[in-house]
Amino acid sequence: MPKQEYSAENITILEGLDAVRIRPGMYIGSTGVKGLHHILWEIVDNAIDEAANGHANSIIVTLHKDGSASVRDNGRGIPTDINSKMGISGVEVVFTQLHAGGKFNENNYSFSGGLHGVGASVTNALSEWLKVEVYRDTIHKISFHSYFDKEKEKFMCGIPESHLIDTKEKTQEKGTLVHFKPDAAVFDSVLFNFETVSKRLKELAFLNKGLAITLLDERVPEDRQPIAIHYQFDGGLYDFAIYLNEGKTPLYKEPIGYKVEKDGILIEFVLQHTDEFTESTFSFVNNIPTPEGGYHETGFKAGLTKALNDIARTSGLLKEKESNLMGEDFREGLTAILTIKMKNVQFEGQTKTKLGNAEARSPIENAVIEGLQTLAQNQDFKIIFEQIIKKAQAAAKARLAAKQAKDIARAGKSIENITLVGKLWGCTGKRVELNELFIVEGNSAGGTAKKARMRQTQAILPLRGKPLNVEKKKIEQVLANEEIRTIISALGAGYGSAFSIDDLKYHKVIILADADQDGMHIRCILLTFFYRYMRKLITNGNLYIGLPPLYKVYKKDHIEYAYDDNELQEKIEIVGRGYQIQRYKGLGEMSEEQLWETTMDPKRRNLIQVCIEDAIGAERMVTALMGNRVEARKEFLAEKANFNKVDNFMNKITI
Ligand code: 1YM
Repeated sequence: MPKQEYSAENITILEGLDAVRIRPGMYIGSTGVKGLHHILWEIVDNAIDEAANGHANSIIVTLHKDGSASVRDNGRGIPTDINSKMGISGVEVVFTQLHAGGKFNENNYSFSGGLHGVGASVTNALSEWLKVEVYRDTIHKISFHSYFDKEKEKFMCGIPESHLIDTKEKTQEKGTLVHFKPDAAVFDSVLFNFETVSKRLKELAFLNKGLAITLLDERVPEDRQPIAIHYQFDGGLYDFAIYLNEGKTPLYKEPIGYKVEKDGILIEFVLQHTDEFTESTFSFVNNIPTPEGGYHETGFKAGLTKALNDIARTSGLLKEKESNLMGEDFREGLTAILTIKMKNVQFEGQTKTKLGNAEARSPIENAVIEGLQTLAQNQDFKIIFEQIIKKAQAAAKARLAAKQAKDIARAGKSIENITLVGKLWGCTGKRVELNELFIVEGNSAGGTAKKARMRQTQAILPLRGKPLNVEKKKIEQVLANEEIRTIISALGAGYGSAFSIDDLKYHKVIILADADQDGMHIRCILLTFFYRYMRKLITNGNLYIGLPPLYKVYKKDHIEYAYDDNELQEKIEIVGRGYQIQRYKGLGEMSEEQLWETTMDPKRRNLIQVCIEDAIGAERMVTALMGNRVEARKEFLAEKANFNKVDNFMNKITI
């Protein structure tokens, strides 16, 4: 890696900060909570870069009582010397010039993340104030603030109160401190979320082996100590894999991995198989999660399949006359982390979290082949590869056995849903983008929904019993379950790796279950099924949870519905004296008019869209909730689940 002495001289300069104030969304995505956290990540990213380049080993993030946040690293400190083009210090340039920074200089080997690496000046532009201290022999300080200039009748943002001051105060410390207060006039909310911050810092600690990251939350009552969390993983990605596999049974004790640089791309991967049947790969580009995948994941998977088939042949486990195993066989029960660092990253996809750089594919494929071949030649790893291959062979066997069941499901699809007769009440409309499928708990509620629905666009699929809990089940067991088969053929888009979102017959798939424990269980089972076998349905935004009301508050002809306990109080006040309350124990208790008004009418109903913002959280939760480890499930439910509040649960799964 070329290393070069860096000074304020080589900073490239593009434009001023007003642009950021005018269109914050263009720089930070949104002015919601995501955007708020984004301006913190900009600063954290710079500290992480400094650590990744080997100059810092500790980062402290503090959430202060007054709503401000600070980030401290023990690196070289942002350059304090004067940039000759600008005539001001490097620090001042970094915080006042858009796109200023070492990152944009070709000679400087640095990869940055964010949306995407727009820089610290964006944080400054969107803050009420921002203060920087640089510790380099002496302490250097500079402060910026935003205000309305009455004379100019103009909003001024990120304006330095003076140039960088060398206080001449001696210091033994090294590094940079950036302290800022997000501007409440910019963001919908200026409250940093502890969970969001700690989760991301933990992820960064896994991705940056050995780096000590501390999170302090000072926003606690006067008499309490600040909350302090410390993350440091000397095993890096290996620790990450072990963490992801908590609650599962690994096939071999230590994860295996490889790290290499190929064609200017830094590539590292770690993997460990468990006795589960599904696969979870987590990929990152420049420390940013890429849940939508992309060329790096394609290369990774191709490499894995090729290398493991080769190893299976040379080891004699795969005979000459036997055909190659398929990628999905090798990925059964696989937990993998792939992280790459490269320049000129192109993000694509629905949420801009898919790597679009085609040139990344083959270096990664080659790295995986090289890595696995190297490991396989080592006697210590011989047994591990044997276990991986044997598991894949078992998977292949199951796959072939499942083909039969698959054919049945396919037949169901082509012969106009023969298997569904008497079950699915289809809709008459032909425009799939308008069509909705309600998966309804229970035959009687299904019957009510059938009468209540709008026939043209709303189809009803009643579930008689509980569908199968698919976690821990082999594919052929999953397919043997009638309820599951019915869902697959009703949606018409296949399942698993063959799932094709383009064939989906309903653009809204709505789960409608009672607001009680049984209903919660059914929701969990269905979510697990969709998460494991039709994930695209979730990532594409097609899956919803319908929320039936919990109460009817009424007096004579005046009826109000309440969807939770808080709302109940409001509705009681609206109806006024003499009100009566009916608590709905299930969907089946509602008349067709009531079900229509409260739960099915697109104008009045409450739907929650299921999404996976945090795939790692989702993975761990699905394992905990639906796996066969009873203690893990009990612990999780005791900690998180509140059976009365459906949306509470969903917020958790809207991870
Ligand atoms: C709390 C946030 O910003 N640390 C930080 C930033 C920089 C450096 C060191 C640094 C980088 C380089 C050379 C280089 C930055 N410098 C610049 C720029 N922590 C935090 N620590 N010397 C120091 O990239 O070569 C931008 S960020 F542009 F001035 F070099």
